[in-house]
Amino acid sequence: LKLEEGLLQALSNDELELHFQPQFNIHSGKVRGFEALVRWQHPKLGAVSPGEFIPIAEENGTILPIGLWVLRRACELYQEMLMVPFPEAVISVNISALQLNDSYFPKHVSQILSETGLPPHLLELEITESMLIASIDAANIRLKELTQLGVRIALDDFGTGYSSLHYLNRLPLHLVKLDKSFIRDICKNNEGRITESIIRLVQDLDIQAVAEGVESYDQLYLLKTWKCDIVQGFLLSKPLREQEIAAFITKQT
Ligand code: G
Ligand code: G
Ligand code: MN
Ligand code: NA
Repeated sequence: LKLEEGLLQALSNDELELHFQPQFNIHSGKVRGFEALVRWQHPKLGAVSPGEFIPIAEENGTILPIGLWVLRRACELYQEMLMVPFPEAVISVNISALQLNDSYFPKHVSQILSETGLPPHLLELEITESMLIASIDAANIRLKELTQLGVRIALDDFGTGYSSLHYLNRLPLHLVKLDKSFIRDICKNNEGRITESIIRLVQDLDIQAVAEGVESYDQLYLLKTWKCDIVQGFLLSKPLREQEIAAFITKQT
């Protein structure tokens, strides 16, 4: 209950912060984008993980204003990158079911894009299959509105749900993010063969494959061999605080 009350004030008290985890093109080794990850610095409890407070925010509806704040803040990063200056990098933002269900959401996205100057094709929205279960048709209407803006859609946490494959050719997807659990054990024989097959399957559908949670060079090597497109994980970079990004970009160029 305490956490819930605090959440109502987190925005107005400026307690939320975004971290950005770099994603890399596996073949060129270059940065291809950043995933925005929200952090809450609670005045009494200290850092509260999004795994803990996002579900509460979804329950009490505060995810709508929080989600818009995240989206705007993430898109604003583009202006900072132009100052460095840094070539095109995608900004990836996690969205919740409540946001996707909101009929105003595409309008908000369009408004934030024009206010921040972020070219639409550089915004990627991450959805999960758990948010599609209620109605894939309703979700598809919204996703179509979003893709018509030029925004790209990523299916996050792929493989953790019950019917992952079912969604692959029924949604307007540009990317699939293979869940960490599919990367962890790829160096073991059978696990690896499944992951390799998923990468190929996804790419056969003209969808880019992203590997999440890459923590070792052995994993990176295999993913490269399998021609996975994009990698993200602690091996390459942890999520960065906003103040660290300029230095990170300078080091990359
Ligand atoms: O960063 P971390 O691993 O603690 O994130 C935990 C979970 O919170 C992940 O599933 C991530 O997708 C989710 N998450 C992080 N930032 C956001 C956000 O801005 N919006 C939503 N809806 N989920 C987020
Ligand atoms: O559900 P989602 O994929 O959005 O969650 C992303 C979360 O995964 C982030 O909170 C991030 O901190 C975490 N993460 C990023 N890289 C790694 C990694 O290499 N290993 C592990 N265990 N977690 C990671
Ligand atoms: Mn994500
Ligand atoms: Na994920």
